[in-house]
Amino acid sequence: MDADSLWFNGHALTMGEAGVVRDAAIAVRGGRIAWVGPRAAMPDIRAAEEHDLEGRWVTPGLIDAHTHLVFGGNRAHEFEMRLEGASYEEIARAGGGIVSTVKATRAAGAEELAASAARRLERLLAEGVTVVEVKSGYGLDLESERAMLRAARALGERYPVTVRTTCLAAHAVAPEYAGRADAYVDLVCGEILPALAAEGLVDAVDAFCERIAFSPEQTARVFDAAKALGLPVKLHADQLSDGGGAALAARYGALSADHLEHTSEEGVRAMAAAGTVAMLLPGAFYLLRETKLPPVELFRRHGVPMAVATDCNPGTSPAVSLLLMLNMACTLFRLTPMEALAGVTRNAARALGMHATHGTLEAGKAADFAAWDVGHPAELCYWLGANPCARVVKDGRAVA
Ligand code: DI6
Ligand code: FE
Repeated sequence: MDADSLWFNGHALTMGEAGVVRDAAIAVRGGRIAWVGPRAAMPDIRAAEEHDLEGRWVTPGLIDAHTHLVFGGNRAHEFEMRLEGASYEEIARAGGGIVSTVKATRAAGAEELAASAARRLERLLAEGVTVVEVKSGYGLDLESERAMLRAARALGERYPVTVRTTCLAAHAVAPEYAGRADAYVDLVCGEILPALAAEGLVDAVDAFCERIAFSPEQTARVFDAAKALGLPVKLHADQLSDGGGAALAARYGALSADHLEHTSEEGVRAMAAAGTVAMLLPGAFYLLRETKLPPVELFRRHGVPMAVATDCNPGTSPAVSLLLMLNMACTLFRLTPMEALAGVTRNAARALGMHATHGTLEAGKAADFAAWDVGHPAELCYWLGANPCARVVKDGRAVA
């Protein structure tokens, strides 16, 4: 077989059925994995280039499947207020929170938005991230939501990363609609979503279902609008209270339900039946100093796939390290290192509806992988503040 490149002398953590392949070889052709397996069993492959992995571990490229990477300003002052005793909900009700970032995002020019998001993205890419989901939701009017999604898509043109965009216009009630949440939901369903979908800027639709944001009824209206446009949905669910968000997401066949600290067993069962991924966000749990843990044991028992992401956002998770989230998923949520690693590869791909093409090292999938200077894969979850990423391959091309 002819190949564009051959990567050899590494140990592959495939995250697929092959599990761990020691002394592996990976052949790449046309941006995809043409063959992967033990080097000793490799068929006759003539590759244009050969790369020695020098005994490193190789994983699928990491996938950060829940971020709000594009935003203006930051909220360090609210972090200080919380340390002095104010709660996230109190700050939001007093006009801070998401709405304060909306003001900063609208005020930022396109260039400034792109530049600050690019700096954050570069930190993720340095850690072997090859796919990132980016949400809107700090614009809250058509023009500003469009600017956010365009900024996100532009990152994918400029950097070696696949960007998936999610419209989160139902993140908070726009300041112009204060006290008129239903009228704002009308705007989202009747104008913002259809226009942005028609422009091809939307891969999925998300909403924030919470006491301080949208009710289950309002969320259902947003989901109905998404379904009418043929777009898949996901949901910020049960983060601060049990509002039945997980079950609601499952009812709409959501790709993922995210946060889930307060989700009940009934919600978990509904997710299992619908195949909805549980997206765990330990950065937000940590920064808000939450104590209620997501029901990890129930996800295991009912076979709900768990993903892990940064939730990179200025309010509750100013996280630009997916490796740190792996550590927190293990330490705070008690995931095993292998569960956490599945959470940023195979299950993260599922949470984006990309599992047919991404998330494992298997023939036919995208040739996205990272090589790591570690003696064992658990080290990827173990070090705090270290970055053992040595090489990154994106769509078959060596990019780091
Ligand atoms: N993700 C979100 O979208 C909200 N919380 C979370 O974890 C709010 C983000 C923000 O405060 O800006
Ligand atoms: Fe979020």
